[in-house]
Amino acid sequence: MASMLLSRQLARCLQQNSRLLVFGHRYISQAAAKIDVDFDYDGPLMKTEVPGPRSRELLKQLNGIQNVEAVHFFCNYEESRGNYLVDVDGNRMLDLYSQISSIPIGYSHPSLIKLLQQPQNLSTFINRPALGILPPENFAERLKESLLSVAPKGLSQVITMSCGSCSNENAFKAIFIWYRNKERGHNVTKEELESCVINQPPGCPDYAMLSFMGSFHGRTLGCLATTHSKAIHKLDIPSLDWPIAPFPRLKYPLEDFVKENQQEEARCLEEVEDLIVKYRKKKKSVAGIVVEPIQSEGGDNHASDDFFRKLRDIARKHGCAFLVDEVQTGGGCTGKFWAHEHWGLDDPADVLTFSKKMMTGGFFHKEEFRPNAPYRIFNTWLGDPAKNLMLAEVIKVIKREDLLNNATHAGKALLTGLLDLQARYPHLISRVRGRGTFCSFDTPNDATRNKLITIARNKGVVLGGCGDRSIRFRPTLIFKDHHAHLFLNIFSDILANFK
Ligand code: PSZ
Repeated sequence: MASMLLSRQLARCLQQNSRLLVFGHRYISQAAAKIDVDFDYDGPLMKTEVPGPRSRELLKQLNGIQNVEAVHFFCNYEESRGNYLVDVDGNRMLDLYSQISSIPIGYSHPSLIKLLQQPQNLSTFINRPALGILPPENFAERLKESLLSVAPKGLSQVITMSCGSCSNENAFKAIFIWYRNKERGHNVTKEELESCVINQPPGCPDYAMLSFMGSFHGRTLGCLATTHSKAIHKLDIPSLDWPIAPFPRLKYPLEDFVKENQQEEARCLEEVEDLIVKYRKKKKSVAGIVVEPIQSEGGDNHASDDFFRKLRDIARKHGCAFLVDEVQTGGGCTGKFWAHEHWGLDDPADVLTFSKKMMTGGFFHKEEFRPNAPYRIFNTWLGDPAKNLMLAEVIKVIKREDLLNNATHAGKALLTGLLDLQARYPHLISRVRGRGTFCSFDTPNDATRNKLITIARNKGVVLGGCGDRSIRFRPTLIFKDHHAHLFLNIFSDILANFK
């Protein structure tokens, strides 16, 4: 009954929205009429400006305890459902940013609520184990039904961690250990054991990870040495002299700049090889290359599948591990479970890190990257079995509701609409790009970008920025064509009235 009511409300809302169309563009497609997520709200509902009075009050309160300058507004998660985030002032917004890309199947998904209500799952939520030493009986089984059921090709091993930074940090360590064992063999000397404790070689070898300009791999000290997105992430923190290669800066539309973009990618790949050679000459070995399939925080920078295939070849040629950071791209939003699956690699990645939509952090790796002794890759929790339990359910929902194909489909609706807006407002929107729902566009500058985000929020749409002038879309996997059309209608009005 409730679902019928919601469906009727949604149908009404869609009708209203199609009447709102100013330019005669009918964004509402046939697919929009099929409503299968009955826990989702039927559209944004705004009561105050955002942040509203209650949010502002709470901001004051929290400000007494910590710096709140990054806080946008306070949320009511009990009321948030599906694609909609509700704030403490009762504003309901279509959330296209989903907690920095980390809500896989929408807020308060009924399947997850049901899972948590089952008495047999209670213990998993109450008793958090130190997994590396005292795992629960069903741990291997749980990993099989959750993470291993979506393991990328060739990566049979998995270690869970708590967040994305922690995953990259430990993946780097696994790579360094692998590299050292390859160079030296397994016979560790007394000198190595003594020198490593005081941060000196040979125990602490001068190894490096090669990363790309514009990348983001986390904020912990090791990861931060491979993060080059914004100064605010790095200022005042000591770092390591590790090589940084340029990442291609592609020109759009891609079909008009085929040759230029190929040359740009070749230039970057050449630089990668030069850096590996140069660093080896100064006795600093590049043990691994770390790369995001789409540079996210750095501005949604894409490169071609061919670029990544060639990069993989370079890593192999020089004996470097190839680490793909899928913390933001992983989990299905690009239309494949892992974004790097689009590349069609012959030889898989060596290591792949994940977090965000995967509910738990961690990394998959090839068998040769298994630590050769206990306590080498280790910490107290090593993730959380409660998250594996939820991930198993999320994966079931993704399969049952065909959400990878949905991401492709809804992403197409979004991208097509954005291209149309770009054609109509070229002074405001450029470089429209995307894979699945992982879409973005550029605005003329930082000020315009921020203004557009604020206006959209007050009209009931939460968007995120990235890079110095881009707006990115990171909706949940239950973002459907009709949500794309709803957004496009609202945004089309915003652009028409933008001053
Ligand atoms: O400002 C921040 O700290 C943000 S805003 C978005 C992120 C971090 N993303 C996290 C992230 C990522 O996108 C990639 C590709 N790799 C690693 C990380 C780090 O993950 P967390 O934040 O879980 O440590």
